[in-house]
Amino acid sequence: MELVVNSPNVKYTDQFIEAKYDYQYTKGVENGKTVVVNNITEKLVFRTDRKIPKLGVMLVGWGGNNGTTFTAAVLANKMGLSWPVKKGIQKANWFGSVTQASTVRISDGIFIPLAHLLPTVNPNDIAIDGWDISGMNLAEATERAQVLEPSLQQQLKPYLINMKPRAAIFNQGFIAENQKSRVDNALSGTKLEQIEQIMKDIDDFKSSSKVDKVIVLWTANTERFSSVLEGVNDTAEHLKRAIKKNHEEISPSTLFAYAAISKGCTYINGSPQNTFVPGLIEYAEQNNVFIAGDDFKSGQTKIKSLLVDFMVSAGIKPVSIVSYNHLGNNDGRNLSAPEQFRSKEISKSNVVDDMVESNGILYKPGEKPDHIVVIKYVPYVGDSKRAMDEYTSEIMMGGLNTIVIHNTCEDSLLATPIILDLIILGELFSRIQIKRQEWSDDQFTGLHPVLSVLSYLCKAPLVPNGTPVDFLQIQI
Ligand code: NAI
Ligand code: DG6
Repeated sequence: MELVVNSPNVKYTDQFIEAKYDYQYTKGVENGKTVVVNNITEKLVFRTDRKIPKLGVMLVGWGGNNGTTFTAAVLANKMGLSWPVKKGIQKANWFGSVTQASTVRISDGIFIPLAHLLPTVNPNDIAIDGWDISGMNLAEATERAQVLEPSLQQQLKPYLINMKPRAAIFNQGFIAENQKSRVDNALSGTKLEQIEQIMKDIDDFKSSSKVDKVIVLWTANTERFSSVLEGVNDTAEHLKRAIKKNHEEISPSTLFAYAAISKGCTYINGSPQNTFVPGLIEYAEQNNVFIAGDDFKSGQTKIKSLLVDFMVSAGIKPVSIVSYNHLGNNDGRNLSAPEQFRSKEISKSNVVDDMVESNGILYKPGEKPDHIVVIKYVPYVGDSKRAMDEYTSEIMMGGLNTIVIHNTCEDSLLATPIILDLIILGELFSRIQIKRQEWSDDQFTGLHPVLSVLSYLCKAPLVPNGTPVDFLQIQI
């Protein structure tokens, strides 16, 4: 399906779709008891390149639960596979993907898939490759993940068996000790040599699969936070020097991102750690390469964002939020170590801050709800994560309102469609340029390298320094 907009504000050429858009927002100034609001209109033109590239995706952590499930899902959808389940026949689909399985109202009674609003990559056409510290082929790794039905795994085996992760950058200091037994596919050499190898891998994949564009996405283990050190990773120049000096505090994820940016590839971080240290953000800005993250927002946190926003906006005061998780997959095993848990705790805990700060009637300055996040590793439940949340809120006259939610869900089947959306939207946004309406065409410019619009799909939104997440970044 193709959407054609019949409007004086939209122009189609062979190469572009150009849409004039009046971006309206307000700037308020507090003056004693008065707030003066100024209405601002930015008259913009958005230009989208209509040529959909052949897209390649390289996953860091390809052999993990998300990596294998994503690969299997792309293949199963592409081949239109189905398999028997207790209730009958299950067909491959992309439920849970906002681009593939949600619709947008165009006019009365007409709703079209979000992915059809603008030309986007068809998931069936994505080529996949990647790295993992475990060298297991994707067929065995899919079996290890225990996410997909055995009969689907059997159908995919002939394809997955030929997919083998490339050797990865590994540093035991950043992930849990309990991951040691997986490591049989790590790169040797200095950090600089490892970056150079990753860059060669990107080139090799690009030429062997004949793709026009490569996106690199981290779906590997959660790392501990790196220390941000003056003179080491605080500026792009220092980071480059620290890599050359083989500095121990530069994490594998920062090295992967550095290599991707050096090759001009968008890099997306699906885990909570601070891969994007200030020096790396500066490096992405200098090279005008997109980065986005952090940490897929898949289940508990998605509901939390909605519910707390709803309650605070309804004048109800959440005072205690207690979130338990238990899961038995390898992610849960890695998160059972304190430093890796801490990374996840931070990204899961910060999601209500903006809402709380927005309501000075309910909360005094600096006041926050008690907010606790617990994650426990329970091997038996495997990928089927249990998330239990208790929200206690103050209502009128000292009354209390307690809501309890229990969610059981295959963790990787929630995360995989989000991975797809990040890739599809990340690619689309790299084809969009903007300018002011009064400017000439040679003044079109790309979106800001910190692609904050993708943060909708992430727990800990990465935004350009000092920018609110809901503010469209116009680099003009
Ligand atoms: P997993 O543990 O099954 O897979 C991670 C893979 O990364 C493993 O195969 C491991 O061998 C590999 N790995 C570790 N360090 C590596 C490195 N330096 N280079 C290359 N590969 C490396 O975990 P899963 O369930 O696939 O999750 C992946 C990440 O996504 C985790 O950090 C998790 O916290 C994050 N995440 C997952 C969500 C979900 O719902 N499944 C949601 C939000 C984030
Ligand atoms: C424990 O919660 C494991 C985590 O990796 C989560 O499953 C993942 O971050 C998803 O979290 P959420 O809050 O989006 O459901």
